[in-house]
Amino acid sequence: MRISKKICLLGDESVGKSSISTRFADDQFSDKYKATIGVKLFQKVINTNKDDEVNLIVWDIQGGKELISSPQQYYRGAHGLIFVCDISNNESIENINYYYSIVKKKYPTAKKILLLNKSDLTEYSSSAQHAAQKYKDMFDNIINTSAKTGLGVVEAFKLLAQEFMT
Ligand SMILES: Nc1nc2c(ncn2[C@@H]2O[C@H](COP(=O)(O)OP(=O)(O)O)[C@@H](O)[C@H]2O)c(=O)[nH]1
Ligand SMILES: [Mg+2]
Repeated sequence: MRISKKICLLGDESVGKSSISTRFADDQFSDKYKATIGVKLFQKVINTNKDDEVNLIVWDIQGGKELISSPQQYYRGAHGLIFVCDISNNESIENINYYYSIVKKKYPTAKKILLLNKSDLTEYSSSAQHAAQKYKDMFDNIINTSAKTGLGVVEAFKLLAQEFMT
């Protein structure tokens, strides 16, 4: 069986949403920052077991609070929400509360995971631990990722795909 699921990425500008999407879909990474304008779609099929696969359609949405003044047009119909923060940027960690608050009422049944991105910056690992502790009751999974090294990225999407099968 193959099912298709819409996944949306949420989080501040520069936390690594586009890099995570690119690492996931194309297994590539760039150090250059290129702001996302509007929305970009990525797609990849994940095998959850030998008979089942999930086609993940990833909506990489421009970050920043001001842009998503009308978020419903992007998030409508989302089956999974991937929240992303940058462990070297405390404000991006605090702002997870904000992104959670704008979607939690509208999408109570959507699977929600939190990515603690830029985990290759090991000097910030205590910030990552604090964030994991702070948000542990809000998410189905919290995962340390690095779009730069690839750590945790494919695993995160696989966990999400697996959640759709349960
Ligand atoms: N060290 C490190 N840098 C990253 C990582 N992910 C993204 N970046 C860098 O952070 C900047 C912003 O990334 P981008 O994906 O455009 O963020 P977005 O605005 O959330 O889409 C870029 O310069 C990336 O190269 C990561 O895991 N580790
Ligand atoms: Mg982007």
